[in-house]
This record gives sequence, C-alpha cells and structure tokens, in this order.
Amino acid sequence: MTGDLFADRALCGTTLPLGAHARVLRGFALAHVDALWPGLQAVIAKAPLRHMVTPGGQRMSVALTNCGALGWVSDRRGYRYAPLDPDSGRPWPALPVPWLELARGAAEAAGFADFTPDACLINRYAPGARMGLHQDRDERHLSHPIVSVSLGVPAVFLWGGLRRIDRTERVTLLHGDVAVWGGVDRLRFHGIAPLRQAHHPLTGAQRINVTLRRAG
Ligand code: MD3
Ligand code: FE
Repeated sequence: MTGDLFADRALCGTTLPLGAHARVLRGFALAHVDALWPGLQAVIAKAPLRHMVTPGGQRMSVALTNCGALGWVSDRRGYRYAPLDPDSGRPWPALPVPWLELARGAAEAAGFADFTPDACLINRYAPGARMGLHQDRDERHLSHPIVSVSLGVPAVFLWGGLRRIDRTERVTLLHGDVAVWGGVDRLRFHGIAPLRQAHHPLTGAQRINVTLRRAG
C-alpha cells in the first residue's frame, strides 16, 4: 500500500469501516493540508512538542503538545486534561479555525452531527516511536466522537476490541487520512506500531497525528 503511489491514490475518497461507529475517511484531509499546516506550525511554536512521562515513570517515545481550551498531559501523578501548558504555565494556544472546520466536516461525514472539539492533541512520531495499546477514556463525556488526522509518513494503526486481550487488526494510515470513531467503538483499544524509517515531502522522516476531542 505505502510507497505505491497508484494504490494510495486509488484509496483516496474511499471509506474503510472499522466498526459500527468507526471509519477511516481515506484522503479526507488532503484538500485541507495547505490550510491546516500554518496553524500547526504556529501551535508548535507557542507550545513546543515534548516527551512526557507516564505515571509509571517511562518517557513516551511520541512527542506531543496541545491546542484548545484543554490539553492532554501525563506525569508521575497520572493522565488528565489541563487548561494550562505545564511547561510554560500559560493556556494552550487556541484551536485554529480550519482544524475546527475539518473536525466538524469529518465527524458529519461519519454520521456524528454538530461535533465541537475543545481539545486537540498533536502527536509527533520520529522513526521507531510507537504508542502502546490503550483506550481514550480521560474525556469527561465519552458520548462525543474523536477525529484523528494523519500527516506525513505512513503508520500501522492497531485496532483492537473492548478488552485489551482482544485480537488487533492492522490498518495503514496514510498522509491525509482521517479516522472518526465514537458510539460503540469509542472505547476500543488501539495503538500505533513502531514508525518505519521513511520520507515524506511535507514532514521529512516524521508522522504527525492530530486528534480533535471534546474533553470537557
Ligand atoms: C481509537 N493516537 O492520541 S489516533 C491518541 O495516531 C492516539 O497518534 C494515535 O491513540 C495516533 O490517543 C491513534 C487514530 C485512531 C483511529 C481510530 C480509532 C484511534 C482510534 C478507533 C477507535 C479508538
Ligand atoms: Fe488513543
């Protein structure tokens, strides 16, 4: 799939149903990348990407930052959403309007009306970085969907079940793909396999994932 330009372009515009309430909208963000990229750079300039520590004391291989009213943070005390960047003591940068519009449009296309995110987590994967199997359950109301935008180098997404031990499916997420999940799929275990060494014209060796959430 990856590296094969013809196969990748043929996927564009298709929808991969992962579950009853989970979809990958192939290439949905491609037409918006030019509008999304400057906002992303502005956010990273104000709130730099950093490696947080898990409650267990491990440094995360993924570097992250946030924008919006709330940002996801991790330290020795646990995981939570917080209104201030712990590194600067200032509020997280505002959520760029084009990101809000993309989130709303993608949620709509996946069957979730009126999605208004108040939190946006930005993950940066360098070669070898990974995200272990986990559930997203730190948000206050799990009734809201999550919208995720993949940029740059392809990644193997691990899509599991509602129990950690359930078997996982592997799905390659490409530059411009948008995943939307909610409803009965909201608490699925999921993760990202170690990023393979590759080059993308926009991001170099990296993959950037932007997830838009309603956390408060
Ligand atoms: C979850 N990020 O930040 S998002 C996270 O690519 C996170 O950085 C990953 O998991 C990343 O919490 C994955 C993509 C995704 C797609 C579909 C899902 C996550 C999903 C369906 C159900 C649950
Ligand atoms: Fe997650």
